[in-house]
Amino acid sequence: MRLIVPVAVLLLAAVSLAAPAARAQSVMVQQPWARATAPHAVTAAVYVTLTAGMVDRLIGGRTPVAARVQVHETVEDGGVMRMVEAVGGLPLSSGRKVALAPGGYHLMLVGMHHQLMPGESFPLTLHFAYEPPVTITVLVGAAGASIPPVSIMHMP
Ligand SMILES: [Cu+2]
Repeated sequence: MRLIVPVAVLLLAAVSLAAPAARAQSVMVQQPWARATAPHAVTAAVYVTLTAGMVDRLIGGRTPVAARVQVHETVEDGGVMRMVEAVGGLPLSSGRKVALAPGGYHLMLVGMHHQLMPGESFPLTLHFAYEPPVTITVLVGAAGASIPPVSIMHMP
């Protein structure tokens, strides 16, 4: 039993040394936006560009404007494009930009609590498999828009 204790202490020391380095490589988040929704719409899509500092996965999120946040991908099914929940989340690799955009991966807000109006913004916390959660501000663009709205926050 005496041999086990020093090994456990060494393992704890290794974990505490590794922690600051992992935190320094946080996910970079660019241009989060959502499409405006119709009155009484139950879902909304959020798009964002992510650059992870290490191999990770975007697995979901949380927002006050909806009951749930899911990671969706768009797939072709018998010539019809439809979206499905991405099993295991969206893979992220170190230093590579991954764009969630119309026609591809997106965050699906399910069970909307209210309509999203163009020009408004709302908080969204992104959940990753390894990185700590990141809270971002999502700007709402026009309904059916295919590019992000221009944000005064991004102007010089
Ligand atoms: Cu979706």
